[in-house]
Amino acid sequence: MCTDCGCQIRGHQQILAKPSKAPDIFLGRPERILQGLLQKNDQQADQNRQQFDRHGVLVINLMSSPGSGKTALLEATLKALKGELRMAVIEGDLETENDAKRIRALGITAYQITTGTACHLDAHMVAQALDHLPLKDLDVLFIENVGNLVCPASFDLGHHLNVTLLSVTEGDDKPQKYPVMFRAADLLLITKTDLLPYLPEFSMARATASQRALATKAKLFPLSAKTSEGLSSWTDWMRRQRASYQALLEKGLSLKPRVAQEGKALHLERPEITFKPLTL
Ligand SMILES: Nc1nc2c(ncn2[C@@H]2O[C@H](COP(=O)(O)OP(=O)(O)O)[C@@H](O)[C@H]2O)c(=O)[nH]1
Ligand SMILES: [Mg+2]
Repeated sequence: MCTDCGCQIRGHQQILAKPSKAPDIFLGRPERILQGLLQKNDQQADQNRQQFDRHGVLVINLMSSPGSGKTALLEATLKALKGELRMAVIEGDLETENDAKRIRALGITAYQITTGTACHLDAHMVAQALDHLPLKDLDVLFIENVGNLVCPASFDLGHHLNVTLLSVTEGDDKPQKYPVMFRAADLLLITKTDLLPYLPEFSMARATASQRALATKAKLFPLSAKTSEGLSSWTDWMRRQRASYQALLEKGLSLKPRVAQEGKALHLERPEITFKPLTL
């Protein structure tokens, strides 16, 4: 699944793969190593979520292909809700601080994670970012995941909700072509709708049908970060989700995101990965 896009076992993850009691995990079976990584990821994600819940911070994970408008959506959202909600952003990209700088230019705290070669964020990366964020002073934390329509959906970061973006320039059949990502979405945003007059081949009805074919009940809102048309449907959705989240917290409960189990399975089917055993 990820062998072409750079997702691989990285230095810090090799340490995470170290088993407490089962040295036979080092017998060279990459799928067992990856199984260990994903379990460690889920444990860290639960710890992250407990930290968010202690402070009552709703955490929203934005996922999409590169360039579909995640940072532009954040900029428009932060401008619209500044003064109403206390917000911060974790940015994920392979390289550069460009997106964090765009967010900071609005007076909002942003922490940039640069993943190097990894095509998705994981819970340990987010845990490190939390040391740099004032959780006790926040209502909402956005995580802009690495631009990729596949792998981010398989990693619980400790967040509560997944929002997937599809820009009109990408074509209306993407939900069916990339079902792992679109099935994980709690909300689908069709972005850059100001460009629709130039893209008669994009059909909102086909995009909706493509998503519905995945048997997901996630709502779909069209919007333009550039003109702000449709933005209020998204901000109202956020307000409703925050109210539901707070009601859950009052009952001692929380929200877990959808994590694409089939994507996890695909991560485990990578026989070509070579693993150098760690010294015990
Ligand atoms: N016309 C138009 N362009 C947009 C919109 N949102 C983002 N863009 C442009 O699309 C490009 C990529 O946007 P960006 O937010 O960086 O995408 P990201 O990689 O998903 O974070 C930039 O040139 C943006 O100006 C929109 O609503 N309308
Ligand atoms: Mg971006």
